[in-house]
This record gives sequence, C-alpha cells and structure tokens, in this order.
Amino acid sequence: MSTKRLFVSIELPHAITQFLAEFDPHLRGVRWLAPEQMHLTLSFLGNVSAETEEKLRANLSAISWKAFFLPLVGLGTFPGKGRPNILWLGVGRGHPHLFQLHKRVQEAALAAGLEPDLRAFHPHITLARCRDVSAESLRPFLRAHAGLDAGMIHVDSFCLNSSELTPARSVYTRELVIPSCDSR
Ligand code: 2AM
Repeated sequence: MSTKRLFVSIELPHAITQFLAEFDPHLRGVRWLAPEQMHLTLSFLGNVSAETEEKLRANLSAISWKAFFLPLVGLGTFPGKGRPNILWLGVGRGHPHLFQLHKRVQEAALAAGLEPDLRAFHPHITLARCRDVSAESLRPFLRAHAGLDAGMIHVDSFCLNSSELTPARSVYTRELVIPSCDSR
C-alpha cells in the first residue's frame, strides 16, 4: 500500500526565510536549512495511507479558525542544555491562538485514525541541524543573536505537506492549503 510521510505546518513569507538564511554562521557541523525548508511544524504524522490521507484532508479542511499574528523571535537549541541537535527560532510568549490551532490539528488527525505526537508542543522554526557540535562552539553565536527578531507574521493559512527523504536532505511538497475563515 502506498503511503506518504505527512506533516502540518505554518509556512513563512519568502522575505523572512531569505532574511533567516543570512544568519548562517558557517560553523563546522551546523547545517543551516535552505529557505524553502524553514517552517513551523504544527503536527508530524509520519507515514499515512491514501485512505487515511483522504479523511485527514477532510478533517483539516473543516477546521474553522481565525487568522492571527505571531512574533518570530528568540534563538535557542534542542536540547536546551548540552550538545545541541537543533538550532531554532522561537515564537515569543503571546501565542494562545497558535496553541489553539495546534490542538484543532491534533484533533483532526486523531479523528482520521492517526496517532499524532501527543507530547507537549514546543513551537519553533528549525534553522539548523547540528552534528557533533559542542554547546561551547555555538555559545558565542547564540549570545550574539539571542534576541533575534524576524518580525511578526500574519498567519492566515496552514498547510499539509509531504516529506520525501533523499540522501542529501528532505524534499517537501505542499499537498493542501487550509485558509482561515476570515480569508476564505
Ligand atoms: P523539526 O524541525 O523540529 O525537526 C518535517 O520533517 C517536519 O516535521 C520537520 O520540521 C520536523 O520538525 C517535524 N517533525 C516532528 N517530529 C518529527 C519526527 N519524528 N520525524 C521527522 N520530522 C519530525
């Protein structure tokens, strides 16, 4: 049976991903993402059959939600201490609408028969993946840009994407766009 590796995201305006691409510190082991790979993941769903994808599409399209503003601010790493795996851009504190949308997306996935990751949601935009990078070597960069402010975005749609793993990197394809009620 054919499956697709699916995830739900909020995409960023081109001008912002271009701006973020400029921050690459070109440190050994720090692989900065290409602008078209940067997004905020609302839910990662893994491999999904065509039949379940149909249900998921219907459930996501039925979500009724209002557009909101989201600040893109602050740099950090996962894990927060020790050797970093991921370098991320945060979304500040004021994002109840984001958590609400995340919850609705998780419910849509559950209702389609999927098992989304139900751990606590830590919204972030992955900027780089790190391999064999010490916390010390990244510290000066983090200190210099801790308050990185990429501005405010108007979130008026979210997307279902598929991800194909290639030896070099993941290739993402937009499968569906779900606009907010006020922009339909
Ligand atoms: P990340 O940026 O935090 O790594 C597509 O792979 C997107 O789904 C990525 O943005 C990735 O988030 C997210 N994701 C979440 N859980 C994942 C998992 N278990 N495997 C792959 N990607 C995952």
